[in-house]
Amino acid sequence: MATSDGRLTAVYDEVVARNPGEDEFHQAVREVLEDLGPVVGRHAAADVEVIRRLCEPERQVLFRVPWADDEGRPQLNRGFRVEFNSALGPYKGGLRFHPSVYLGIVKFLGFEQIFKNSLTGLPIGGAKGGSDFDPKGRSDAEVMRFCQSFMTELYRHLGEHTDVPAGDTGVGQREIGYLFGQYKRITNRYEAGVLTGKGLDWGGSRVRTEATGYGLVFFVEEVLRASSGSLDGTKVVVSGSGNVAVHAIEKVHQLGGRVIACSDSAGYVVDEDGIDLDLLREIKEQRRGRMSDYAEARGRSAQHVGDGSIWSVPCDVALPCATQNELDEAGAKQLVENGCRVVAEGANMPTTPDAIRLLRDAGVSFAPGKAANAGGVATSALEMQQNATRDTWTFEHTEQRLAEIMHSVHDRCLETAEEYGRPGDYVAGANIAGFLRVAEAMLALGLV
Ligand code: NDP
Ligand code: 2IT
Repeated sequence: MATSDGRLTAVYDEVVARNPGEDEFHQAVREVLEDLGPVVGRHAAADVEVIRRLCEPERQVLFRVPWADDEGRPQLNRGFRVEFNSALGPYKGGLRFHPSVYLGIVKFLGFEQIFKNSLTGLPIGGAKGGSDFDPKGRSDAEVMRFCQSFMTELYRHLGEHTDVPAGDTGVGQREIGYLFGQYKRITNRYEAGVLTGKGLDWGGSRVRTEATGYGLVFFVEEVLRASSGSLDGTKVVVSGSGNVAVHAIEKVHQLGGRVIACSDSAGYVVDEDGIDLDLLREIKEQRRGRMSDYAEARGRSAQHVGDGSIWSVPCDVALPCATQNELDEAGAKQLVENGCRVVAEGANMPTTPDAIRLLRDAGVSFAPGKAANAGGVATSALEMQQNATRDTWTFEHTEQRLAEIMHSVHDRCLETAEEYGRPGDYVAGANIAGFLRVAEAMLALGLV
């Protein structure tokens, strides 16, 4: 591990030994600990015992999820909820439904969530959950039965003051609806604040659907502004074509940039005229179709590439918005060679450590997910505020609050990086600032 502080290396070694085979979790812990060297010994809250405790989840729930498919055949999945840290507020973080989900993925996401939520300045702890259930190709009725079975176990661990899940990969408003319905039925309570990402008629907040992608682009605007630039006229590449990607594309277009490529797990599309958002939405959100369907429907201006890397498409700004470790060293090298100036993570941990190093060394501004994609969970906290006061805010007001939060997350990263001798380093700034707020609270709350 790249730190001269042997005590941090010992904490990392212990994490690896106690959590064997959980590579993504090790990676996420390592990325944070490597930046804490300058803080240990300089700040009272940066106590090595606090750091050690921070790496151990407060509670981990693993459960069986049995359900019946449309043919009446029994199916079996595994459910997870890792309640990582509640020093700043109720556990908060999304649920992911994807066949790749196992404990190591849930722990990496939950660990990152602690620092992200801390950076927002809002009263939310860190958690993550999900299942290895694959919603692809499943009917609405199957998804509903799965969600009902999942919630039949999970409900006992949740509550508006205890643990508040939301969506993530594979979990959108449809799934949140089925989960909320089952929670309401079991508890006989209309406890709107127990889940976020709800529909507007049943306790949801305006802008929550758009928030992660919009917030990401607000963050990029701040990064460009710091070097007197703007998004106007820039060429942007966005990986993925789900919730985060679609709303990032929308905001880039609103601010005068042009997104010329996006992707799914089966390939990417280059569309030099700019991605047609209405068409993309119709295919992805209404038909649950593929990027190849988009290229076919779009005609001559769009080209679908089934094998190859989206990072080979020349651009000024790259926004990885699909999944973890999707931008590796080779991809980063291509981006640098093609003159890319900014990489900002919409997904969680999409850039490998080698790729981050390469980008930093080449002078590319790099914004880590725990800062750049914090707009989603921040707007979830705004949804909780509205639920608590039984109020609903306008789109304009909520978007304004989101923009202010992203602005302050950006400034907090830069100021902290400067203070600890790493000027311009958003990664160090995010890790240190996120860490200090939660560590101070942990110290104040005693050995619990
Ligand atoms: P969605 O399920 O809406 O979309 C995921 C997108 O990523 C799809 O286009 C999917 O393609 C693609 N994808 C998934 N896995 C892979 C893979 N292995 N290789 C290539 N493409 C892949 O999820 P979200 O947009 O909500 O989430 C995307 C990322 O953003 C995740 O890392 C998530 O943790 C993060 N995030 C989400 C937030 C939110 O509010 N939703 C908040 C902050 C971060 P395909 O359809 O082919 O699977
Ligand atoms: O990774 C994330 O920040 C999310 N999936 C959103 C979590 C939330 O509780 O809104």
